[in-house]
Amino acid sequence: MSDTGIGASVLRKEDRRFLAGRGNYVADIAAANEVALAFVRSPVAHGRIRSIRKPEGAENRVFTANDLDGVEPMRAPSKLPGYKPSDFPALAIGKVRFVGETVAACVGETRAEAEDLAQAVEVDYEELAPAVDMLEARKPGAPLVHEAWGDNIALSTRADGELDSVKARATHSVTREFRMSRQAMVPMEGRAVLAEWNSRMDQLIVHTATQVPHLIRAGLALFLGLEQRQVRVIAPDVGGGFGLKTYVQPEELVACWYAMKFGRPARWISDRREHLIADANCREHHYIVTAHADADGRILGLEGEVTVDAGAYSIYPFTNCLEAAMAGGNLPGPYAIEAYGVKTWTVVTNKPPLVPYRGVARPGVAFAMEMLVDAVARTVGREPHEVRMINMVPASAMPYTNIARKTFDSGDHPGAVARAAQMIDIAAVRERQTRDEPDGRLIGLGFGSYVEQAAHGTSVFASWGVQMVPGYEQAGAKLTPDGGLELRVGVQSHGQGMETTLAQVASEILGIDPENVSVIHGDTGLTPYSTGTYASRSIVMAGGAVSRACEVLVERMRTIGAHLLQCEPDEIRVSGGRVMGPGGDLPFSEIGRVWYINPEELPADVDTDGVEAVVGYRPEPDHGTFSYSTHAAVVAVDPDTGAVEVLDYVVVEDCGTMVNPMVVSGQVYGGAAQGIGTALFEESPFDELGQPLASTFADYHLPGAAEVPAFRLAHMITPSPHTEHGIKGMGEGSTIPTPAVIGNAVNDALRRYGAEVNETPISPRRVLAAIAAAEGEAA
Ligand code: MCN
Ligand code: SMO
Repeated sequence: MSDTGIGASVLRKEDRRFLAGRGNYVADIAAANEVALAFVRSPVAHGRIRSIRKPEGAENRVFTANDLDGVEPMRAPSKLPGYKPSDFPALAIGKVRFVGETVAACVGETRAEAEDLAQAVEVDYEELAPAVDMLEARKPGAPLVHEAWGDNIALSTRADGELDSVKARATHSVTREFRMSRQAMVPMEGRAVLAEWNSRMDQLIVHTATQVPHLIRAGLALFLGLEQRQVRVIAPDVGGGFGLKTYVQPEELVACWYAMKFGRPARWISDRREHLIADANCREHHYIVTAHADADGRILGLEGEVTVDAGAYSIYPFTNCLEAAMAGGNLPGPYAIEAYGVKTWTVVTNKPPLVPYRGVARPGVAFAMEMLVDAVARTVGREPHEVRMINMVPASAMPYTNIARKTFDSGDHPGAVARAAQMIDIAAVRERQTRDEPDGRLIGLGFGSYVEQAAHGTSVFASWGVQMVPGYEQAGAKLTPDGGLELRVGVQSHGQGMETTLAQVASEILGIDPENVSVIHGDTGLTPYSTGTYASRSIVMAGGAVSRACEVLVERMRTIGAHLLQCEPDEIRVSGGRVMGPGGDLPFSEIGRVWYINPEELPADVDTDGVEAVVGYRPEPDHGTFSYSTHAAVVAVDPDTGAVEVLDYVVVEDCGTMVNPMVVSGQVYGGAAQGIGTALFEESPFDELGQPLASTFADYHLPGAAEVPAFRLAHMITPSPHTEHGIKGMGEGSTIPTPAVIGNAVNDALRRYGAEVNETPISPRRVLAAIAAAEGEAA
């Protein structure tokens, strides 16, 4: 143990450069003789390309699909039976399938020049009827996004539960319909790429803003017809990813093709309109859910129908079926349910591709399930937090395999609800609700709980049929000649603070000050293979690998130290950054000096292994860790304007052993703020022609500091029995319940009308519509 090891709230090392504006992003990197790219993008959602006319004399500066020799359309296979893959071309081939799709690439000495050129390209489209709404697109006879498929269903799945017996015992069957709207992800830094061919290395060097450098390398090699050794992907500082930066992008392929073909580096930096119009979106789900419950509110059986609007193309490598797979597997949440049946549809539409966003499917799942739980509570006349507690897997049942075959490793779910209930002070809120507010607003209280499977391992990803299955995560640990430590990891930190937290794991084992540790990440040329950072996997996987690698270094240092201190290796302790024997101790720099600089001082048998090790790790069993949490909020709803204000918000979370409690809290604040965005503000709507209606921040509303409440936070700590140090992943969790918490609180406030909202964002328009609908029914 050290005061900079696991459990210490060490200040984030990386913030020194970020707070001083000295981060180094793709846009900060320049290459000699580079060109800028701009794209001609489709103005129609669905159409056939009749002709493309390049401006006179610009033949070598404007490129279409016909010019992209050697570039294959992106195809992400899946092993799931019945899955229909779609080809996502770098530049449209014959047809366009969403507004913003890349149709032609234009090259200029500056971005302005490239954009002017793009303006001058004339494309003639034959417009086709688009498939815009997922439920319409699912029906026979809908316009076909990919004609060859015969329908718009990329994948449908069905799992029938043993529902008959629970239905017979249930006194109430409560059905609700929910919709989570399509959203953008809006990282601070947009997507960005700078590609150059290095003839000395015989290598394409691609700086790109990504969370998964090794997967991008695999994809670029595959679609460009290169060997993987000929591609080096470098993610420098990355300004947020949230899931957006996990797929190979058309613009990336074009930049690489240009750099290879013409020998000049090519740069493309996305602007905010491109992000809001043409980047992959997220979240769009539709649910019909039924709970079969007894008179106490105990949910015996659950049925769900889940439809995911996957947009036009499946992305590489994770495909477009991950959302539906996650949704189907996660609907039962933290509850012990006897019978469960679920159908899912992954539907393609003429909209941008859909990719996972922080929480991956589970914010939609929780919106449906947690609001259904409150509907059950209202039906049986009990407090919603009590209904949660009687249905949850109790601490005494852990480890627990639920009805969807997920094995929860540890935790006290009802305990988290009880703590949240106490923090939000239910009695005081209920008492306040008996009085009229002076401003006429209505007070509502809402809860939301979830279980967050994270760091899903080999068996889980293999069962989802994806091509890139994570295996052992490796880390390199190297003592430098002067006694510092270099760690090399294949995951990528794009805001999570891993340059600090991985150094803390090393500090835990070696006692070294994190200030003397460099964490090298984001570069396929320098780091061990990894599928990268997503699924809140990094600290469990890479942290475990760093821990193991440092333990190997301890052994190596013992051997060397024993010789220098004239004792036996097992008498040596490594602690506080020093190697200690019975008769004296040495700093790490002494170990580094003799091994690298003065090996003549060592006997021959300690020469070979050295003070560098690459070690692999994966938890056993590998089904992932299960963090969980309960959030509770108090809102005020204005029944005249429909405006919702969050008055209080508490979070009780448990992610096992915390490496850095301050970083964990930061992850919770950030995630919950994004959850507030989903709950109340953020939406990428499309009109009936498939035109995006929110293409600037004037239309796409992000929560600002004034809209985000001051979250009150409590941590519980139940270590995982399966991981190094008992750590569980948690980077996504706090986005998961927030929309449901706010939805439940709004519905609680609207009880006197019998009104319920069931769609995000819960905008003033939707609140007023819910009230009007309830009043219409009453009349
Ligand atoms: N941590 C900890 N103790 C734990 C669990 C986590 O100290 N028991 C710390 C870790 O050391 C790490 C951070 O919390 O610094 C998140 O760790 P982890 O849960 O392993 O998640 P990942 O590092 O794998 O990050 C991915 C996750 C995902 S999938 C999304 S989406 C998301 C998120 O992280 N995107 C983010 N958080 C984000 N935060 C920022 N700033 N930017 C993003 O794009
Ligand atoms: S959406 Mo996070 O990158 O798994």
